[in-house]
Amino acid sequence: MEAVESAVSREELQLAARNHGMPLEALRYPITPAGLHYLLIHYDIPVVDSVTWRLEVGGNVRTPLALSLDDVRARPRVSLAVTLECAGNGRALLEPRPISQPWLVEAVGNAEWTGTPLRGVLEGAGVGDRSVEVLFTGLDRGVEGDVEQDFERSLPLDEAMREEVLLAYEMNGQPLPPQHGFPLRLIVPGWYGMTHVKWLKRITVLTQPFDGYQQARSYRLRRDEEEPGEPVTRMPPRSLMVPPGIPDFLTRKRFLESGPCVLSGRAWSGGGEVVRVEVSPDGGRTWSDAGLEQPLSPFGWRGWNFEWDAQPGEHELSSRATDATGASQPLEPAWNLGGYANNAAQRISVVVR
Ligand SMILES: Nc1nc2c(c(=O)[nH]1)N[C@H]1C(S)=C(S)[C@@H](COP(=O)(O)O)O[C@H]1N2
Ligand SMILES: [Mo]
Repeated sequence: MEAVESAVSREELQLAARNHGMPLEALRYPITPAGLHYLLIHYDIPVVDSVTWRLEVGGNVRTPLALSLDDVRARPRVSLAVTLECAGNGRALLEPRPISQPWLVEAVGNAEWTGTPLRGVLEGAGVGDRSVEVLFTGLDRGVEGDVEQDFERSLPLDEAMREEVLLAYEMNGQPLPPQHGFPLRLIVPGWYGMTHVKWLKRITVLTQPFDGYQQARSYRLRRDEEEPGEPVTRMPPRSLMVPPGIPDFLTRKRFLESGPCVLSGRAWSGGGEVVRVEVSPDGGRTWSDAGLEQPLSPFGWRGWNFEWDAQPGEHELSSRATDATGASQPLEPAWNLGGYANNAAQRISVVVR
């Protein structure tokens, strides 16, 4: 990947128009309506005939399977609210800017996903001795970094066996929309978006770690191409604020009436429960605790709110979340070549009138 100082290019704009973010006012919904959920599609959305479609389960298993959608739907059914966030969220705020999908902070959503636990399917196939990872392959194909490939990513076996990992066929109580992975996708609560492979066609149990493009070259935290880098895995803590007041059309700067108001938002972390959210009304100089709502699930975002006495003038509002491990949000981003995992605290300019 390349990084530049210049304005966003036509190619980045093309990606941004295909892969939309969640309009931030949709933070008001505890469960994100499907059409407002962010979208990230590396190649093209495949058209799938769910009658002939099969999920193949193979590799180092005792009994390879070919499951129809009805077979998957007949298995134990679980629904879970899960916050999904793209690993590139915050990329376009980095300087220099890594060239890829130019997200600001809006690559997030919190849908209710329904499916069957992956674990039961793997146990049904019988995971063989010396297995180390499970590979998930989508039906979409493209070229990236000069490599022609199916979109595919692996998970360590112990992570794949966690009870909350789902093969999901519904989003918010409806069959998956085409853009979100119809007929079946992986949901790995707590992990960044690239792990949640859409349009699943094959699950392969591996005795060697997967070293394909999306694992070994992409989604690594590194400062130059020569470094192997650490893999991108779970989401660090992040919080976002419902944009207060009303926006200016072009700049999205906010206008507010003076007097007491309630600032609110959502916070999440893949590392553990969000235990604290703080709000700063003055560009990060002073911080005060926000009130926390109960999360809808251990893997869904948590609502927060904060009473603010808005005084006339210009202000910069921020929020930051801390999770049960003590991890929190930095005020300045840490740069890396792919522009991943930038969870720096959001800054919102407001004018109080
Ligand atoms: N098969 C496939 N799965 C995929 C992708 C993809 O391009 N192809 N994109 C991944 C990335 S990078 C993200 S952030 C999430 C986005 O999921 P959503 O579009 O349902 O929000 O899907 C992941 N799963
Ligand atoms: Mo992503």
